[in-house]
Amino acid sequence: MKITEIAVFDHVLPVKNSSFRMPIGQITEVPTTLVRITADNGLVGWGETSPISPIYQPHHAAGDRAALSELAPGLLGVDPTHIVSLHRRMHGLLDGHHPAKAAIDIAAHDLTGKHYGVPVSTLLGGALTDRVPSYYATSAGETVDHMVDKAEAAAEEGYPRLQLKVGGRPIEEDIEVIRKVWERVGNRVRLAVDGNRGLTTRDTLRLSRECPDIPFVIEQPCRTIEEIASIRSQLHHAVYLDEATRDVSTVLDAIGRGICDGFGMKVTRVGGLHQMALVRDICEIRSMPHTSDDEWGGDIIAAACVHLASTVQPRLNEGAWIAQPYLDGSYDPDGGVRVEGGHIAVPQGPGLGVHPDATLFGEPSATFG
Ligand code: 0XW
Ligand code: MG
Repeated sequence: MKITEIAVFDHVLPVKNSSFRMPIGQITEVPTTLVRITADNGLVGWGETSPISPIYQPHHAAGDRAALSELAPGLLGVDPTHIVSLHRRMHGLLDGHHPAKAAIDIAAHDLTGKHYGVPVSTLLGGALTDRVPSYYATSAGETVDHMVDKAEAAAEEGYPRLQLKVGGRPIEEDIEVIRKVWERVGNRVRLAVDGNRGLTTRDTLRLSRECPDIPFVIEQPCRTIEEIASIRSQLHHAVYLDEATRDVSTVLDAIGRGICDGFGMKVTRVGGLHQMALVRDICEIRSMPHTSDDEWGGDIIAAACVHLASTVQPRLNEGAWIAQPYLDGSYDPDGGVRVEGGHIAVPQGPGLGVHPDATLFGEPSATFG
């Protein structure tokens, strides 16, 4: 099979009720970039990459699209089923730019699954379940009582894990939210407290010291691995890295240095499903729980995360977060990938198992081949 065309679509995902806030600010809409790869046998594969904000991680929509324009011409004629060769080819065309490469990778997995008539989860080693756990992430900056009510509602809905956003306000309020959520939901759910790099080491230490009785995980509290490493031995709580792990090498290094106990992972940050499966296997060797998320995105990214999550060893599976609860509509007329009861059904059928209605995206912003 050979790639004969790569089409790039620019799209915008409005956030329902502008209802997602992180320490970096209020998220009201998110640009996403979709990639459609067509092969010489007529099969089509879809990929996607979607930066939640230009200041969340070092990539943004225009940069992703420019990177895809740099990559696409050099990928025509390549066999998309040869995933390792495809990544080597991309690295020979452009250094870095993992989110853009991930969109190609996801489309290649979709195509390969369709070619062999198997779901992407099979290409990734085989699904262990047809329904993966998700987790509920509170929105930063909400009132204490509102966050606590939302957390309790999520536990009632069936989410097995809650992620409480902290940072961007007095640490006393964050500590109050954590304590009230613990009092309300207790051991019914697993708790993570996510700073999204927004906390100082001082406030991270205070958060941990003032809640020694609450078994939450602290996720990426400070901006850098070095800051977290400097206080790691003084914390009462397990530490997960997220935004700082920008590639597989950093994951390896963090585990080797004993800096963390697990990860909040994003498929497109590390370069795609091929690299994320490697992270999964490294985490399994060292018993490191991890999530299978992405920053934002529609059904294509969601399907990629859920297929990967279905292959994770259950004891290490911290779930797949998808943006669907914050979005109106779906790319797929049949409904797409959805959270129900705090869990997500793995899309069935060859490839990603989602069938985007391309008319939603308008005309391609760029076509190669
Ligand atoms: C909750 N997420 C997976 C979605 C947003 O991109 C933030 C992220 C996280 O946990 O950091
Ligand atoms: Mg996180």
